[in-house]
Amino acid sequence: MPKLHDGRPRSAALTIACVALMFIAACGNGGQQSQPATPPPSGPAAAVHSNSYQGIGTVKSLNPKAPAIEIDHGDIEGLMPAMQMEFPVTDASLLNGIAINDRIDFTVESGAGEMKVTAIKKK
Ligand SMILES: [Cu+2]
Repeated sequence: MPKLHDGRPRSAALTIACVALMFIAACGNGGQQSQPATPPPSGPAAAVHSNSYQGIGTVKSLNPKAPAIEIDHGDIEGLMPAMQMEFPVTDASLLNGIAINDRIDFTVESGAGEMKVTAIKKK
């Protein structure tokens, strides 16, 4: 059921604006290009900035021990074309309630040379 046009448009809009601002604030600080030239530290701690992408796909396998999930996913705009692949997940609990062949919406965070699924929602 679409939620955009029913219920509480005012508070929903405020919530979305708030979340968007938080994302911009969180993301913007790391990625500012107009900052004075502070030499970035090298090593794994350097690339704290990460980008978040939304994907849709079908679950192909679950590996709670890794933890990881294999997804046959569609195009993830700005990240990769459609393919079947395994993603590490931030926490095995994300796999709770998810079964093979489920259609899912998922969030991928990409940064510091690695990708991780940070959220999974069954469709
Ligand atoms: Cu992929």
